[in-house]
Amino acid sequence: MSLPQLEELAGEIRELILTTVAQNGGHLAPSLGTVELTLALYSVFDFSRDRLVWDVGHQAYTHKILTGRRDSFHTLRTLGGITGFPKRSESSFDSFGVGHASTSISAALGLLIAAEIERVPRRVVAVIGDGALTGGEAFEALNHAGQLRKNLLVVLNDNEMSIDKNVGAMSEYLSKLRLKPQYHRAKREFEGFVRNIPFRDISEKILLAANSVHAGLTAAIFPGAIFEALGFTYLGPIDGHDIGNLKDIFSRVGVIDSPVLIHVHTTKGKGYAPAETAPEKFHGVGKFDKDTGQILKRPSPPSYTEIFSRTVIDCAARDKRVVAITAAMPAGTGLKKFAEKFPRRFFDVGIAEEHAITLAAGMAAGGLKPVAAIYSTFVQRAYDQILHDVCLQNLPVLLCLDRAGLVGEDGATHHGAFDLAYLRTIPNMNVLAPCDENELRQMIFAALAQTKPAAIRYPRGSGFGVDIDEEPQEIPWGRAQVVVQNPSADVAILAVGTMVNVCVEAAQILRDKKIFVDVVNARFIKPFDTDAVKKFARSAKLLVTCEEGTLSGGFGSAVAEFLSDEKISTPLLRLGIPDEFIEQGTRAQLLDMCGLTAEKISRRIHQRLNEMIFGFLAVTT
Ligand SMILES: Cc1ncc(C[n+]2csc(CCOP(=O)(O)OP(=O)(O)O)c2C)c(N)n1
Repeated sequence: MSLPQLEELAGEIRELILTTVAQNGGHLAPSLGTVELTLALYSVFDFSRDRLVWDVGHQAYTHKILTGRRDSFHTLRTLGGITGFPKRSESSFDSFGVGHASTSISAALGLLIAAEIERVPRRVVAVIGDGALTGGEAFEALNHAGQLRKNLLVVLNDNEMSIDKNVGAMSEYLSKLRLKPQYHRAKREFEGFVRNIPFRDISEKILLAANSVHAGLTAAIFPGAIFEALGFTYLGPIDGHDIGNLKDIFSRVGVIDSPVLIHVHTTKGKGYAPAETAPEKFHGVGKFDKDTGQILKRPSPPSYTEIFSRTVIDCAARDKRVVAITAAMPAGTGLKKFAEKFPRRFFDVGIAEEHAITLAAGMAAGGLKPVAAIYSTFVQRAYDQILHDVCLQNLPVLLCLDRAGLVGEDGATHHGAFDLAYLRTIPNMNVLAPCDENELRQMIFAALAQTKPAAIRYPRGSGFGVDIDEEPQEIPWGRAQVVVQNPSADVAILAVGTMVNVCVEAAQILRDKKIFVDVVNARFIKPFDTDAVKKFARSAKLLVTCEEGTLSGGFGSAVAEFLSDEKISTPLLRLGIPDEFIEQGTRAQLLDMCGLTAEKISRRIHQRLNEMIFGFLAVTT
């Protein structure tokens, strides 16, 4: 396509992205910022042969539209539709599945090595944001790629933003590069001048001498010295919305036989004024009115995140040892207000969950009470830090795991399905799940009063609108709470967190069928209330566990292990998320798919009772 055609196409794509995201929600601002960059990449490379790896993948909507998904784009992030992130099973152009940050350079290097070993001639391009570049894995990959000197192309898409304003020394370095284009001229002019010296051996000696000058001096004169020191040829910064210029640079890098990093400067939310002015609001957004930029939100009770936010501020006001840590999600985790109130006790470490946890462990070792607020899915990265740095030393770090369970439209990469399973296996760890937002507040107070590692996991979205205690009632450590009790109950459900109220409803449905059920709010997954389990295992004919977490190794597994160890033979029915990756959809659709609605839970219990009585699977209506 000619340049004017490409520019026209950019406009059409932008409109399609805007219309679709206004309806379905999604990652608007990141994807609006990469329209021209993607078109330029596709104009120069042949990605049916070459490979393109996106970091996080939330900026890849143009890539999806260009690679056969224009007609299905309206199904973005819906059940059975196309996903919000590149996914290998969705298109051969999605060369690597993403969702979690900072993986692109590692994956691209792997693809390049595979192509070389397989003798397939292929260029590999990684596109990484300045936010994703704050993640340790990105540095590990740069370090390795620089040493291997592979012909890898890394495009650094610098829009000065992570979800919120980007943080860290690297981010400050990038802004210096953006602000000082004279450095670039200086470098080009110096090299040109030396190369023009008529005596070749002298000019080469000068260049060699210049190259061996101390790195500090190089850094002062040459831009991108950090990347150059890592073995990359640095080019940039380049206007990431100038398709012609981008094409020109991308076409030239083919001749450079070493890793190249092209620093591209883009505007997050480009072309849509509300997103350009408030890129953090439109980073990942729900439905909104395209004409006004007004986000369409039904009035709802405060979210769990809001109650977390209020509570951690209250705790910090009472105890000056309380400090808060986020890994690049101050707004998402609700810590923004904490940062305003206690700027010296707030730490945004960038997309660096591993560092966040060890930092917290260090703070706890130094006498502080760190609260690390991280989404359940992202803390998966920091498993070893939780195990080795926090739990092995039994340090009082409080993990507040937001977005636990099924998150909805972001899909498989973002569900917080595994935390109960992987945390409960770590010695010294305490794992809690509140049944409502007030219990979350109580649990935060209770956990901060302890001197042990603890994790509280709570879901995305609104609470129930329950009254919030100013002075939280005490939560007895390790004790469950009976919420429904029937003197003649046949069934006892041990429910975890979000499932408590659903199970109370299921018990009501069963009661109408003359099946009486006790419901227990487990509160603690570890240490769980073994006395309560024993008691209900004795009184009930059927014990049921119900959790919004993977069945594989979760709370139900813990209860099964306990019953087996105690030689208790009460039948156990375990309800939860099956042992598979759950795709995207609304939270309600996904809970229904996993059988975690009151209706389906009551049906499963009824069915199991029938099996127990009649010895075969009776169909219940
Ligand atoms: C490991 C991990 N932690 C946190 C996130 C949440 N997250 C998604 S995008 C993003 C910011 C990425 O910033 P950048 O790479 O600069 O891309 P931009 O959105 O600015 O285009 C964050 C923190 C994530 N996806 N993965």
